[in-house]
Amino acid sequence: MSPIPARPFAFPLDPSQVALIVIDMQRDFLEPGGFGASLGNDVSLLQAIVPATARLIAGFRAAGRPVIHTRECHRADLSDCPPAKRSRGAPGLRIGDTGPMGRILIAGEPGAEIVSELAPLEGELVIDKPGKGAFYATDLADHLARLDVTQLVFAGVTTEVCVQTTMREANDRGYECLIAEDATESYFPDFKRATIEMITAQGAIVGCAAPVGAIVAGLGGAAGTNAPLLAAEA
Ligand code: C5J
Repeated sequence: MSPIPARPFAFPLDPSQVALIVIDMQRDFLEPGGFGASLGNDVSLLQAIVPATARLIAGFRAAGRPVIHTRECHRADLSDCPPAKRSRGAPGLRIGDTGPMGRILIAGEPGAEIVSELAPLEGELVIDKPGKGAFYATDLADHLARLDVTQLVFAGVTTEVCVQTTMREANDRGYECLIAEDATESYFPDFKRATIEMITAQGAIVGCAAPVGAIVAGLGGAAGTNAPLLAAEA
């Protein structure tokens, strides 16, 4: 166990007990023409964290620790997309509509894929999730139980929506949670700042926050297991 510099206190990172969850680093959120852009957002903010996220993933892979990827997407017939989710607001394109990267947020479409720089390796777990939280309507909890991990590091987008929701779900399930603060981003920089403050406030009420460099250094030399993980569709 190697405590790493973190907020609000050093995080007791245990290289034999930790897994990484990378949330929704999909073309639909990071590239022009996708879901994020259809809501009027500047996607370049999210693209900026790709190099740091790649370093974090590389650190987990080098340490032989599990890397889990999630994708927010829906079935082609939209049977898992509540009308309230699809109809809310006035986006340029709604979930299921056809855009330049195929149908918005639909499993199997180009836009729903993870950006090529962060593509899952063969055998890494990929969780397709219809909600903002990765535990909702997926088998993530079962996979984590099988992996026998107690600590989860979170990265991905967006900080205040799917990352925060999933981190809160994990916290309620008893995991020690850590957010990689330079490997997560929001379309709204103030929301990212506020989310990390909320997470770490009150003695880390949801979890701690640390930079990628500290997390990767803390994993250094870990002789962890690299249990093969089957790609899973939720
Ligand atoms: C959003 C997400 N922001 N992955 N999804 O709708 O955070």
